[in-house]
Amino acid sequence: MIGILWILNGITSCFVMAGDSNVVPVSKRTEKVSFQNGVDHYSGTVDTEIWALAPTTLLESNPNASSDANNDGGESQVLIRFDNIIGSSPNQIPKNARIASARMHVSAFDQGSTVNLHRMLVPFSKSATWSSVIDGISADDLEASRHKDSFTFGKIAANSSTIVFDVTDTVQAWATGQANHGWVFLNTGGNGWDFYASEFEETEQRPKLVVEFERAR
Ligand SMILES: [Ca+2]
Ligand SMILES: [Ca+2]
Ligand SMILES: [Ca+2]
Repeated sequence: MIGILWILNGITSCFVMAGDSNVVPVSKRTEKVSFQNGVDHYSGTVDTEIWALAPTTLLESNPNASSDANNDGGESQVLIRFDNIIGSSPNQIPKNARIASARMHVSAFDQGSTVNLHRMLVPFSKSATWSSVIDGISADDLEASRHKDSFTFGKIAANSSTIVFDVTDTVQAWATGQANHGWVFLNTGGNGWDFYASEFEETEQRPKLVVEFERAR
């Protein structure tokens, strides 16, 4: 009996060869994909700030976005979605995959109050504004889930601006057929928390979704 272990392109597999013909997997294959605008031809991130004080202004092309419960007197919220993540292409999550982990990474540059990340339950467009979604987004189980997927205290570490959100449960729901409407960042306080959007010139600081999964059998 011979054990073989190899690592290739993020895929870790371990097989034991029984005799000289049958190859028996002894651990499931975990594969990894990531989605970040400008990397590996991906361009599916849609992110925009909506602001109560500029209720019809399109902020989608801004290189940064702020969530702030009191941004100069009106709330700012941030909507984000990664389109085309489920499918049969090599760099997509296959339908019905078991999601081992899903993490959204954003690069924050301004500290703020605690910010909660909620799953969106209704679609939003690139041209969403505070008015178009009717007075912003409410986490009311109608527009966005009451339950929060994840949160940040809004602080930025001295050695890294990257903030990581665990979104495993939501990406699992999408892999098994629920509609992907993205997320909304809702700040709980009046100290704005800002990060670089998908238009930011430095690719590596754009929002990134990293997913590890096992294919359905
Ligand atoms: Ca944007
Ligand atoms: Ca609303
Ligand atoms: Ca701030």
